[in-house]
Amino acid sequence: MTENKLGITVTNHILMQQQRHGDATGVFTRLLNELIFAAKIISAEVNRAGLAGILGATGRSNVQDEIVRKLDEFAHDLLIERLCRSSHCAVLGSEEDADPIEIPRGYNKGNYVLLFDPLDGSSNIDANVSIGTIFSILRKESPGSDYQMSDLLQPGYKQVAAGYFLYGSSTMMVYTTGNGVSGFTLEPSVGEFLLSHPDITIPERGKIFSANMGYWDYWSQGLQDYFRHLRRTTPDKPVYSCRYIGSMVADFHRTLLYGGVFLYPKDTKDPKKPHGKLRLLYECNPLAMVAEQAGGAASTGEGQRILEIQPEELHQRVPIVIGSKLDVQEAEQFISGQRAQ
Ligand code: AHM
Ligand code: MG
Repeated sequence: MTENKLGITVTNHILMQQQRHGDATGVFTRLLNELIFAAKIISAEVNRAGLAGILGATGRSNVQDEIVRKLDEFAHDLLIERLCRSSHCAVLGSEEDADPIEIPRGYNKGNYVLLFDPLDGSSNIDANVSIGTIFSILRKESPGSDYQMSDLLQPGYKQVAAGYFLYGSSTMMVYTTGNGVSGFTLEPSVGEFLLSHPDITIPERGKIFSANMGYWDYWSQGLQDYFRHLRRTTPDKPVYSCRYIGSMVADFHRTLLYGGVFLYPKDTKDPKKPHGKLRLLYECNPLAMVAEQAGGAASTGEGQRILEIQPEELHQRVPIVIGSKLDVQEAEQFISGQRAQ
């Protein structure tokens, strides 16, 4: 008899994963459940976003006379409120906040460090394009109950779990605890994430690339050569298609399922951002862990594995090439100048 995987909720799945660790206390499971609950609320708000104007909720106040916040602020505040109250975290970090978020006095502290991008791709909200919440979970390493900056600035290979919630045509959760990647789809009628994508594996090579081609003139010769290569049929590969949503979480999700490569490389467009736009701790590390756990790769394009970068600051930006293993390798060869057109 084949196992009916459609009946497995994300909570069942997390508990099954935890049973593999004899020393598990259940705290990690409760932390993930807290995140999942927050994501369900964010998902409901995202779905209502288009109705806001009709229902009178986009002015300065809604029908209950509460101040209405932008969706990304809403997601940020909600995650902080729930995670601070959970008593499982030592400190939080959000892409929307310049500083570490301390657990307020009066709340219990825990041993996990949670970093998140509350609503990635939020500039797409008004166009009803997929957006998402990205998370990275680390263990607090310093002794004592107070956190140190070093607890937040840990290299990505130390993540104990990472993943994202994608608010798209349906709401999905994709996560890894270092033992493969699983995907769940929210069944709105029962409010549960059900296992829909067990053991996600990224194809070794794809035929889609994803990058903001508008920045062409600001890219290196090696990078331009790489894209010229992708735009031609060669004996070992077809011409690649270009897909760019502009929400990393959505572009990554497609890359994970279909294969190919997503790039946000260095460019010379903005001297204040010499390393590209994407944040190591909030976007690149968690998605790099998912990519590697699915059999893919993630690097800076210059020979460094994303997960091995020692972070120096909370909002550090890094160039990223992420996706199918052979595609990432090929991009690196062109970017480093080992191959040219
Ligand atoms: P955000 O976290 O403020 O939404 O910004 C990050 C987003 C990514 O999701 C996406 O890949 C990138 O910005 C798009 O940037 P660009 O418009 O430069 O292509
Ligand atoms: Mg983002």
